[in-house]
Amino acid sequence: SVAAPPRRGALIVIEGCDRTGKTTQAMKLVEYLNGSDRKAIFMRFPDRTTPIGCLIDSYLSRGVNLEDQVIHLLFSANRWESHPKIISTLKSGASVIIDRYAFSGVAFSAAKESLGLQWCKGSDAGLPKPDVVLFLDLPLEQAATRGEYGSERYEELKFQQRVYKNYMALRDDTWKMIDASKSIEEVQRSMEAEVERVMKESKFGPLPGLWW
Ligand code: ADP
Ligand code: 2DT
Repeated sequence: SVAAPPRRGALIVIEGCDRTGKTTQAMKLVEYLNGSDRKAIFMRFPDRTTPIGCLIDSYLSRGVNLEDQVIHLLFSANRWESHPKIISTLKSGASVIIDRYAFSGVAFSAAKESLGLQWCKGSDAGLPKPDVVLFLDLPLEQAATRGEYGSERYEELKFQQRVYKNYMALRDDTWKMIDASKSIEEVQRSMEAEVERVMKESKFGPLPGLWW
């Protein structure tokens, strides 16, 4: 007889403005799940290791200038090129923890005068919709105390305020606001509690498409 296919993994996205602790917490969540016998992998966007990612890296560090529409579509393409890996990992039964996703794509691009929220959503529509979005919420002034803004594009308070507003417009019932002003350990515990809840409650049926 043939063994039943494993229950699919969970798609967990971590979002938030700069320096809210996303990378720190994403890594810890992967360790936590793997440490309790539930396989999970870490991914991040932008993935700067691909040819498209190299171009994005160069744009962010001001090496090249690109039209607002062009860089938006490259960020989307950078997610679509990982689409097969996300799907195959979830189908194998492992969970995928992602540091930034399409919500960053829309929140940052739509913070520019030239691009609207609806237009920005178009190129990511149909990507797998996360089972949960953990939003690390922290006053921007407090995030600024975790290091000075550098020279990368978008690292500026006024811009970040518009990004935050856009994030809030994208929320739905899969979003969980996490108080990111707490200690690393406290934030970690609230993230783990949310993930345990999602893993217990979710039916893990077929993955719906984002914004469809
Ligand atoms: P992000 O990925 O959101 O930019 P990081 O995880 O890289 O954020 O963290 C940014 C900085 O803030 C790092 O120096 C990190 O050690 C520190 N940091 C992360 N979480 C906390 C926390 N809960 N309290 C204080 N400092 C933190
Ligand atoms: P990191 O500092 O996390 O590497 O992000 N960004 C990110 C976008 O403008 N669009 C996107 O689709 C994504 C994923 C956020 C680098 C910067 O790139 C921005 C900060």
